[in-house]
Amino acid sequence: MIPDRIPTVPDSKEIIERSFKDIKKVQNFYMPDFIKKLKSVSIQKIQLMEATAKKAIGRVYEGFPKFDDLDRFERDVLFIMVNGKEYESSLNNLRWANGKIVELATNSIRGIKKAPSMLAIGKFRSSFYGRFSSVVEDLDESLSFLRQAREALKKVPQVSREMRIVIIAGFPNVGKSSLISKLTNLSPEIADYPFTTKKINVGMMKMGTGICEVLDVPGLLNRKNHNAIERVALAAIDNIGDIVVCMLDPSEECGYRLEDQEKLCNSLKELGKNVLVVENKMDLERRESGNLKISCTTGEGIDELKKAMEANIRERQGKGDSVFQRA
Ligand SMILES: Nc1nc2c(ncn2[C@@H]2O[C@H](COP(=O)(O)OP(=O)(O)OP(=O)(O)O)[C@@H](O)[C@H]2O)c(=O)[nH]1
Ligand SMILES: [Mg+2]
Repeated sequence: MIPDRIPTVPDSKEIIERSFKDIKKVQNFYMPDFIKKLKSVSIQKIQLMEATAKKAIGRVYEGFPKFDDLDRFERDVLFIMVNGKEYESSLNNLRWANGKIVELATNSIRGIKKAPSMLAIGKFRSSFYGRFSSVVEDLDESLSFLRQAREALKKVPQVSREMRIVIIAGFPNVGKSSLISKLTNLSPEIADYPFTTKKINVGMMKMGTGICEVLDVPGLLNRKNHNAIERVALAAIDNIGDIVVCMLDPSEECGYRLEDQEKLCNSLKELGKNVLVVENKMDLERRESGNLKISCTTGEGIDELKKAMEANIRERQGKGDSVFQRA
């Protein structure tokens, strides 16, 4: 699962500045032996910088979901938006940097403890500062990539896997968002032009005594090379839908030929999906066919559609199983 809160990502300059600012906290106490005092102050400074940077980098590393934390749907959607390999390698770079900072700090502290003079102590300390800064600076690309990934992660729809999921799919402009607004508490944008919906809308629908999740996905065209928005819709259909309501607009007011719309429904069936074909806009066009007919404008047929969905889900359940909850 994707965590509710993903940490903000600082840039390397911020991490470096924060770490150097923290060393000012080291108290300048009195000690008769100056070398001993210098060693103690230097070690404390290095330890503070190590802790500050480790905390800042670790917070980002821990806060971002790893590959195995994501289910197939989340992974597909995220990796449509950002490069999967770069995601993994950016997180690995953070982990590596934290290990490297610990190693640098340990070696420098060991050197300082054995250093015979002020000059030697100063050398160990400034060499730590330099190498520390360059390890953190090298993270800049990974951090900036993760900043983008954070935005993408926020766009992955939060879909509960506890409930049955109905996906409303179909060509652009056929009335998918109009239907979800009839079935659920959602009021997505509805407009008389294609590709109005650019992300997955998730609503809850009461069905008999239970609740289902309904997803209104971006419009799909029946073509091989889908764009990123269509691929998000396909990722949902592929991974999480219990029923796919494939909506047709026989009036062709949507701007697409019925023949092409039907091909999309057939290709979803061929993929082995549980497809329920529904004809919308029956107020404009009624034709003879075995499909369910509805009008999102007049509300005709919506109750029958709900019953058909419930029957479809029930049919697929084993006897005694809960219809709406997943086992
Ligand atoms: N006459 C009529 N118009 C409808 C009906 N259902 C939807 N519309 C209209 O069809 C247009 C498209 O509706 P949307 O619900 O935005 O369609 P969509 O499938 O979500 O479109 P995209 O998000 O672009 O894929 C809007 O102008 C709606 O008002 C219907 O049953 N009858
Ligand atoms: Mg829409």
